[in-house]
Amino acid sequence: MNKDQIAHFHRRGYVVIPHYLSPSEVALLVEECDSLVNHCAQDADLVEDFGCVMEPLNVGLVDIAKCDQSRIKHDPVIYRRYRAQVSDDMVPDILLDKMACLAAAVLPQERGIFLLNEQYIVKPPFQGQETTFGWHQDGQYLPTDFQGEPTLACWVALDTVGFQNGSVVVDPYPESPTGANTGIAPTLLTHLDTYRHHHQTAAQRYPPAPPLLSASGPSNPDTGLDQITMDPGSVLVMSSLLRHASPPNSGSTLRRCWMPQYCCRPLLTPCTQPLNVIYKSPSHTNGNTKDSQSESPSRAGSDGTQCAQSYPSSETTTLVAWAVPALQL
Ligand SMILES: O=C(O)CCC(=O)C(=O)O
Repeated sequence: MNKDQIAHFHRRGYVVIPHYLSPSEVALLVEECDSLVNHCAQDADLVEDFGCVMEPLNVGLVDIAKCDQSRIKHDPVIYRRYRAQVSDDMVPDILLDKMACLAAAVLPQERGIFLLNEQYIVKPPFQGQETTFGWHQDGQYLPTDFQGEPTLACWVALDTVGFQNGSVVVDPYPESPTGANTGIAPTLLTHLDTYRHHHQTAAQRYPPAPPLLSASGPSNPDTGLDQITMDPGSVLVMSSLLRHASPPNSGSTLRRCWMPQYCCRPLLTPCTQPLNVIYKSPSHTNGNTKDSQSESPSRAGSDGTQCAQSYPSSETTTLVAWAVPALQL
């Protein structure tokens, strides 16, 4: 990412990186995506049952040994091993090396870059409103304790995408009336607190969300919305506070994308319903984590409600790692 692209990300909350992945990398991902679609379509409906979202390690293609089910969330070697079984052993390199470099270019750098989750989002053709994604900020799907946590979504086009086939429409951070978000030096934003303050202040300027997107386009063309058009291999990089949505796919072919998400430290959360009884405290009752995850489990993190054994921080708390280390900076 160059200086201008980094500055655009911080000012407007997103940036498009054209042709970031090579045609051969895109071909690997398309092949993998199609195999997931075929697998899931065997006995389920992609739109109704999956909400168009598939997580490669969560759709039953790979059998993860019980002893690895928690370790996979924070051990990159184990993650790579299982991830390679989904289709091709180059994919973990794209995910944990090449894509993670985009995150390293803009997220504050504390301890490295961590993978939060990854999803294929596929909209079948000729769809009505059911393949619309309403206005949202990705951060709202994190557990309450982490909603201010900087995370990054890298939305990779696997097809040529535009409004007609259901590409993303972004609502850029409103410009500050005093020009406060134009002149900020990106080097300052490498610190967690400064980054958080800057992005939160920018997102607080949003007026109420525009109406839901329909196939006919935004109701008011002067809204300043950016209807993203991209070629395969291009990446839309979005802050967790960027408001965005997507219209239905009214085209005649699949609209496929792949979206890994990253964060800049491992996110550990008290586990409300650990499957593993070893570390479960009898006195540990409830929190709000489950609630925020169960509203939309596939968006919240790969398997927020399936808290397997992790490592205990104390006698009374079970922790679950939310992220696997990608790049060490
Ligand atoms: O892929 C899409 O159409 C929208 C995806 C999206 O907004 C999201 O996953 O946050």
